[in-house]
Amino acid sequence: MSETYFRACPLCEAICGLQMEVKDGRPVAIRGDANDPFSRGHICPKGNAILDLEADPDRLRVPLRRRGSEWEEIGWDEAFAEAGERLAAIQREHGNDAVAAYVGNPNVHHFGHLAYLPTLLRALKSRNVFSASSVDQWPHQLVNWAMYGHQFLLPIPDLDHTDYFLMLGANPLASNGSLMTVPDVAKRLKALIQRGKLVVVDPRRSETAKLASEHCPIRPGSDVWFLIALIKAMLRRSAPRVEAYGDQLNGLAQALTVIGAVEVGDLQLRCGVEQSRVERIAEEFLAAPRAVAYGRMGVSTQAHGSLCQWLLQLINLISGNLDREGGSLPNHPVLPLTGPGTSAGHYGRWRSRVRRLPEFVGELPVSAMLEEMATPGPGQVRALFTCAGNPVLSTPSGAALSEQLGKLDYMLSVDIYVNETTRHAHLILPPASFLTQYHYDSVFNAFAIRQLARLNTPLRQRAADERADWEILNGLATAFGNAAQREVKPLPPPQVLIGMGLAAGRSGITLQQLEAAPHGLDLGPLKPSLLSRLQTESGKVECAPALLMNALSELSADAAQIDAQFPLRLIGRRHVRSNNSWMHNAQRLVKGKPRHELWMHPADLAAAGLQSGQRVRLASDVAEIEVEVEADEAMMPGVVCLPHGFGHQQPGVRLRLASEVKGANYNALTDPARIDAPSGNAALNGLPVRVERIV
Ligand SMILES: Nc1nc2c(c(=O)[nH]1)N[C@H]1C(S)=C(S)[C@@H](COP(=O)(O)OP(=O)(O)OC[C@H]3O[C@@H](n4cnc5c(=O)[nH]c(N)nc54)[C@H](O)[C@@H]3O)O[C@H]1N2
Ligand SMILES: Nc1nc2c(c(=O)[nH]1)N[C@H]1C(S)=C(S)[C@@H](COP(=O)(O)OP(=O)(O)OC[C@H]3O[C@@H](n4cnc5c(=O)[nH]c(N)nc54)[C@H](O)[C@@H]3O)O[C@H]1N2
Ligand code: SF4
Ligand SMILES: [Mo]
Repeated sequence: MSETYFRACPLCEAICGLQMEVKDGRPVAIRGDANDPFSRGHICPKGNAILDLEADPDRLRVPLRRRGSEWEEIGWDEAFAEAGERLAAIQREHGNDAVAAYVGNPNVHHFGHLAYLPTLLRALKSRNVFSASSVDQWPHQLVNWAMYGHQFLLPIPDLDHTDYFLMLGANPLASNGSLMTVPDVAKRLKALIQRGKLVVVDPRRSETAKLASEHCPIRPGSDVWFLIALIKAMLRRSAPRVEAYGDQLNGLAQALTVIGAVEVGDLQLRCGVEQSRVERIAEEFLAAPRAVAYGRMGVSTQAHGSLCQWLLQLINLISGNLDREGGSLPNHPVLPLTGPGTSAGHYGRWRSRVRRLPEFVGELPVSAMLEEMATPGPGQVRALFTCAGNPVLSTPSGAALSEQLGKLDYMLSVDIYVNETTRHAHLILPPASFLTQYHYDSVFNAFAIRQLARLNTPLRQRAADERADWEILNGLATAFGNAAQREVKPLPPPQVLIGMGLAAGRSGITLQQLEAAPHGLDLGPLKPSLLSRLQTESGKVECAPALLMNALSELSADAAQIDAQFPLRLIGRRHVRSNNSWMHNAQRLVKGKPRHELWMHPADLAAAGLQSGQRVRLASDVAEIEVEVEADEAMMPGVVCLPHGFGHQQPGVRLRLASEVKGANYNALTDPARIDAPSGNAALNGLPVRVERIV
């Protein structure tokens, strides 16, 4: 007898509804849930690969303790006690900051991680908290905080209702959308193209650029000039259309005066984009009944990420599209992420020890993590706690970081695999399958292009020898609290916390109602709410935040300068069958042709005397790696493209399939010194490199 079970997919921001056929408490088939009002039956290969994750023999289920290069299984109570005591002992001897934490991406996808981590992190009292947010969306959070007063007051493109979508540095056809939860994005973009226009600005003619009405190639890292030129072109055509914002704007004239005074110079030279093209885009953007400008990874993880995100907000604002249907407007979620009792964010309350980089939202940029471990002195990091993160493959100078992890006094990981990072841990605590847990997507419902609510209920109980994510985090916090003699209050189970969250949101929607709606609830399109929810001290939109005005005044004109030693620019890419660094152990995803190659324009390849299929050396000023190269017409000349998340062939990694997957670590090459100055976010894209034949 088989049953049917419905649950939202936790593997990317699209949170598609899945329909699982279940036998003996295990999913045996998965398809898109046609009755999910939001995802309408959409599923991608990763959704199906949940079958592989569930059956993966390499997946850990009980605590593992390392003895040299061997691992032994131990009991949960012993594991918690040991972890608590080791961390407390290191702090007693070397101070609180000697214990660092790194929090990875999957935390955001599991309520039992996200809601329970803060208790443990608060108990640790360390300034050295790092996360994947600073190799990702910090520029967005910084700009939200600076302009709107809350890190999560995030305007989202109203994709279903806009007529003109200017998209920079995003490839939703591969990523399924980011900071814009939109399952089934291809269908929705096609509908938009029928109605209006999608313009994609990207150094590569990506899958999304191929679908788009227009692709505008741009030199990596030069978007800031493009956006300044665009604002100037818009202002030449129209006064700011800001009547609807009344007296709720602070500093707009000041910001526009300074931006207007920036000399963009020869745009073609700087960005590879003709001035006439920017003029036409300005014209079209202003003429469109409803328009939106949006930028993602490609413009966040680059040298001017924060300036780009600020300029994008201003473009939506001065064209009258901010907080407007069909433009850019925040979701008002049922489980609140903003408002009373939530963390609006803060900046610069402390600085990193070595480079003096400012804290943001209680964390330091992960680009500072390696040097905090490697530089001796008081406050040096000697122990690391990782939770659902793989910084060796995901953060700057990951290969050097790997070496450093091997030298730590103690490392504790909450993770489901022995991988490139956790192989260095002394203790790994694996959470039970997400299918055993209650889950509410507090983040991605809040970033969705429609108003939604959905509770995910367990498919089965966890086994007696397993522990849920929230039980592990509670267990660690309690054990550490006991060992360090700090007061720690473990939190109640997820269904209780979710219920409390719903009550705080005052939507009137209850846990029982959600439990009775297994496909989730669609509560309608986005409605303007930003202006009434501003959390700035002034109560107004801060159009000219000092941090960004300063960054603008320091913007130097070096964008087009080419270093003869490293003449090419490296950018990343994603594929529908990838998930950052950790799903290459799923048979369904790794089958078929390899996807790790370095892509290069045929003319660049010929100029270097290389041929497709050859193995080449790819070097930055930090390190070099070896990869296979492929000619690709879709690349902008001078730009090469490599996906991140590869490089699994490392000793001690226990990933049977992934270890067979070829490909090298992009982040061996990335430089912790290359950051977006205002936020501290890593500039992973636009990295100067050279490609050489291996002789
Ligand atoms: N060069 C380059 N680097 C990049 C990027 C890029 O585009 N280019 N992208 C960046 C971005 S956007 C991000 S978000 C980061 C991601 O950076 P990370 O979050 O550090 O890396 P992931 O690959 O997501 O690793 C997830 C880890 O969580 C574990 N895991 C998976 N599911 C669970 C679970 O349910 N519970 C627990 N406890 N563990 C689990 C996996 O085994 C793995 O160790 O990478 C960044 N790095
Ligand atoms: N299948 C799959 N889906 C994923 C992930 C995954 O690994 N695999 N990761 C998830 C995560 S953690 C995230 S954060 C999201 C990210 O989702 P997206 O933001 O859509 O990220 P990418 O697909 O990396 O697309 C970034 C685009 O920016 C372009 N780009 C690079 N440099 C520049 C530049 O300087 N300027 C401009 N204009 N463009 C540039 C690249 O060519 C690329 O097409 O995806 C999520 N979804
Ligand atoms: S697009 Fe794929 S990975 Fe993302 S939520 Fe949907 S099924 Fe899961
Ligand atoms: Mo990400």
